[in-house]
Amino acid sequence: YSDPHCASGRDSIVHLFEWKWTDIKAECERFLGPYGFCGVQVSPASEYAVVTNPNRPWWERYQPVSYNIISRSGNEQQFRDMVTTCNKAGVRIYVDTVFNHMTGSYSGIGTGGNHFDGGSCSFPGVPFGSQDCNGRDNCHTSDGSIHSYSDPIEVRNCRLQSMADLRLSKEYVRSKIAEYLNRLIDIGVAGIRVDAAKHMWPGDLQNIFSRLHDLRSDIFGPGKKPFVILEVIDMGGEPIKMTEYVGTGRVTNFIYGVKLADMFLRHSNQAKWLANFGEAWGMPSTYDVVVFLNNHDNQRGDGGGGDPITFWDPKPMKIATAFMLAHPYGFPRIMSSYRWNRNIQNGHDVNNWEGPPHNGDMSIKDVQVNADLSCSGDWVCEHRWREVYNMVAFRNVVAGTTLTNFHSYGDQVISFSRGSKGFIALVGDDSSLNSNINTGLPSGDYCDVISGNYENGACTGKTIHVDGSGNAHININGHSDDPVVAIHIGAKV
Ligand code: ARE
Ligand code: CA
Repeated sequence: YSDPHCASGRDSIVHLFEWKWTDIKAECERFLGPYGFCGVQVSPASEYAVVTNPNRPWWERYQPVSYNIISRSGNEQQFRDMVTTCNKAGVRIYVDTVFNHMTGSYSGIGTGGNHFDGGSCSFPGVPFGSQDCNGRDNCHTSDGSIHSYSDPIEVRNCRLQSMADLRLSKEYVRSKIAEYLNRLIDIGVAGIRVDAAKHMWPGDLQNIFSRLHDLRSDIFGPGKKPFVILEVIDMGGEPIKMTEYVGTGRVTNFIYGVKLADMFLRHSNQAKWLANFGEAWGMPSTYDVVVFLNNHDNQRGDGGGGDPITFWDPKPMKIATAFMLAHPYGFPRIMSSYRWNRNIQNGHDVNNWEGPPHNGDMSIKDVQVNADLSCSGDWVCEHRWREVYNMVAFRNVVAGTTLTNFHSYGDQVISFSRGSKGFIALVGDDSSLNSNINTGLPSGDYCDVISGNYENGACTGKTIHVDGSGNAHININGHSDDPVVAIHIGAKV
């Protein structure tokens, strides 16, 4: 469950948060395939509550009503089309799945027209009834909701934010969830993100996964298990640990992004300590984690998981992304966001509920792309920033090498090599770097893929000369917009 089944030579995924299936399909063909992305994490695909107060928040997608594939992103046919086209382009699809719970404690109608009543656990679209939710017998808080994260029984058996909590110990409930996941697998997805995994017993998850089909052998080859990303927020202060879930899939390493934010955003920690970043910092094995700078929750100040670097801080974002993609630890996920009317009052963003760019009828807006590869309107498309997509290619080129040659030249100024295939240097504060550095690379002229693109054998940015002993003169001003130099053997001029 920890192999993402990337097509060969690919190694990063992007979360296209709230994108429509038709747009993701187009993106696989026109961009993600050609630029070497392994895959896409897509927003929840199955029916969920239509919330109108506030009006169509992004978070309505996390309140399932049935497992029919029908959402603001599109219907089942469009979903199937996306999966088929993306696989043909060499790009995998991982679906965000929500099966810890159903809706909050109110009644209404779902995106597919099914009625629901979360209070009584009534979901005729599945169908689930009151006996399919946890209750007084195994959740002992007065109102049935989670109040304390220090009691693992409460966290697993009570309602997360009052949402109807599924009784995953039941055969029928397990079979319905496995049926949905198998439908996704048979369509051709490569894996899933498991929302709120911390709120489910590891044994229940293992039971459900043991029922899953192998991935489609016509696409992935025989005997392949789906990739599983378990959302477990473990910042170190609670009894429930990431390690309980390791082995059941890869866990989300939230501490990773927060540590990098401490360095490149807050300067409260020092990049020079990154020399042994990874397991030596008490983090799980590189093979057991997904790493990322921010996700759809903590980028809007929500959901625990710390205060991260986001697109609202473009410079730290580019520096930290370059570091993440150059560094061998973990399997990287890039967040691709939309802008909303951020409005922080007393430390809280009162508009952080706002859904994706939409038309008058609340349908999600198409993603339009510009000639310079950026996106228009409020789609941020971090994955289309030059510093980001060129580092996705860097990571593909240096795959299989180890980190060597780590040096620091000040608290926030570092460089390292990936064997003899790639080299990166960065300045994470207002200082500068002006040195002769051993890059570990064969002699030649290389395109700095941060300042420009490598196109038809030429470089639109800085060219870096590596001499016969592997040394190069590296000059970076920390005040510049892009205080990073990155070169690799796939971009020699
Ligand atoms: C919304 C309303 C609620 C309402 C509920 C039901 O905001 O007021 O009660 O609906 O009507 C998202 C939003 C929620 C939203 C929910 C459903 O963030 O605001 O609720 O969708 O629409 C915990 C969990 C972790 C979870 C975070 C948010 O452990 O799994 O909370 N993250 C995932 C997703 C979210 C999603 C859900 C789960 C729910 O990524 O996008 O919620 O499906 C400590 C702990 C953390 C804990 C955190 C909570 O840090 O260590 O484990 O995270 O506190 O603050
Ligand atoms: Ca639960």
